[in-house]
Amino acid sequence: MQPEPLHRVSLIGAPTDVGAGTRGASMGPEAMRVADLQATLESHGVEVLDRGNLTGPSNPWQPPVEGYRHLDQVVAWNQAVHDAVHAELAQGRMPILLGGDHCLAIGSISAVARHCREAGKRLRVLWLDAHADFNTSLLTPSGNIHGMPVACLCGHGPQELVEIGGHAPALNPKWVRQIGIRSVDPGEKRFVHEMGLEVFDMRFIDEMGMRHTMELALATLDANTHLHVSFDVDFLDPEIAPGVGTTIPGGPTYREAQLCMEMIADTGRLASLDVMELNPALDLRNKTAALAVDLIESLFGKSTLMRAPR
Ligand SMILES: [Mn+2]
Repeated sequence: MQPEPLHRVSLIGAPTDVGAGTRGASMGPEAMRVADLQATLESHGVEVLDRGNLTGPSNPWQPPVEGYRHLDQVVAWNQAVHDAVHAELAQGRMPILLGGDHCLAIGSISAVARHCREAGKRLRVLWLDAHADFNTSLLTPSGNIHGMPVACLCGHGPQELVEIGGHAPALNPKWVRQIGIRSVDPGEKRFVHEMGLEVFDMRFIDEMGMRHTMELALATLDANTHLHVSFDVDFLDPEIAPGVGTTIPGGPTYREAQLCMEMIADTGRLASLDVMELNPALDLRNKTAALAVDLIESLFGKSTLMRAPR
């Protein structure tokens, strides 16, 4: 008899860069497949269905209109992501969203939040990123919506995005922990403080170490908590992960990133995941995609060190 799989995962590709300031993240889902994500997860006893790619409007590459670039296209893609992610959760499966730029976290996390409301679960969101993604049209210089998803999810943004999922705001800022942050615009910084977002920035990680950071970020999870990880690949130091549109030096090293993922795996609470902003046009022989797959393996319990199986 086959053993029961530990996780039932569905891969959902969202090949678009409508929210970004650099083109190329639209090729992210295929690069993750080329880096063997499915077979790698299966080798750890995970059941994997690849649902293929969502479709949506192409990138019109226009300047901002009233503070937003490509708002209509961003709404269409996020609605598609929301529906797809929610459908997987409703079937008891674990969605892995393959981005695509980080604006798509609006669709993904609003679906997770809706599922948690329906299922009576507590929600904890870990936001692994170089950026706080807490801009608004008044604060952002660029109008690129991939800098705004956390603000939108917390109720600050255009109505069409804030209300995806039928409940505004989708998120209470208290449910979010941001890790690895090292690039925040001045106005955005004030707003992050005002909203009481819990941020473990690189200074905190430098001073306290990744282990203590993750102990705090993962504190107070219980058996009824749905843990969502939104992993922007630019979280990682660009020395090891050059294939992203907005590289910021001074990110977590390979070992720090592994420890971060391993400690998430140890909680046993991971229930949904976004892997965002991978940009194959800027990568070197797909090495950033291969690294992302390696880190996802650790999220699913591969331990670099010898540990007795639990
Ligand atoms: Mn981001």
